Amino acid sequence: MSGAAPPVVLTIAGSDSGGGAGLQADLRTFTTCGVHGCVAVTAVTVQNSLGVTGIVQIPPSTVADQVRAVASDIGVAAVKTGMLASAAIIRAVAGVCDEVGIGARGVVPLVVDPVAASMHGDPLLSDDALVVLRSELLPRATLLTPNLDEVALLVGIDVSCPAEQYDAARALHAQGPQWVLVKGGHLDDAQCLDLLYDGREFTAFTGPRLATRHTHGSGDTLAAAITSALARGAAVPTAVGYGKRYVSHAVAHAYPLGAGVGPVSAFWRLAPQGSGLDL
Ligand code: PXL
Repeated sequence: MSGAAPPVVLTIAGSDSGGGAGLQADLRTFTTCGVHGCVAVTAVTVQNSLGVTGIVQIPPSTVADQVRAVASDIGVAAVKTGMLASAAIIRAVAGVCDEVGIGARGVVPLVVDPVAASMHGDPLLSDDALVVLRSELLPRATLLTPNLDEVALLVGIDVSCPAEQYDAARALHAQGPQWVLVKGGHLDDAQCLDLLYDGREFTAFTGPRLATRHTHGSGDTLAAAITSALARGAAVPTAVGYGKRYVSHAVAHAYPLGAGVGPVSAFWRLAPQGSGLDL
């Protein structure tokens, strides 16, 4: 007996030993959004709820080989990038994406989450990689999903109020992505604005700011849920709305873990009872 295969997605991302963010958050999100997740690992981080204490990068050719292996046999309906660690890995990812048809220059949508640092401020991208991220990956992105720290790094705009997110979206869109989602989560307004822009129209997604300090992995989770919806055939605005609803539940159910910042939760998506697996 066999079941029907779900849509397949690929994350190109780093491992978080604490299990809260990175590829672990992506895979949990993929499963609970109804898609099969494949992984091209870019780096292994040594971290817990208090921060990152070590990083080992995967050789760029091995990152590209993982993408090639998955795309050539299994096939992918959408792809997401998270922590890319170095300029050389970004170049390898851009090259293999062109080779197998991933990204704005191909047919498979590419969501670029421009991860630069952990929420504790630990760098997850080398300094020289930023310029390569801008020149190599932004023009290939179907959707770019920066938070406000990443906006400042990418286009030098310090957004201090929701109104300034509009200029930031214009400046980011000029760097080449088809769509930009400027996430306002780092402001401290009662309402949180995430602003979507395709070079013509702005779409505002607003929601109440939720009172929890356990938000580790929230950006990864949002981008992974959006990627899942794209793989299932949604248009970008629909996929972003879906991702926003998914991550709002995940933040509302976030839990403490360790002495520091706990992760957002995917457990809210699991059937509570009656599956025959009750202990
Ligand atoms: O949340 C961004 C992120 C992505 N990938 C890895 C991370 C983090 C944040 O800590 O550790 C591996």
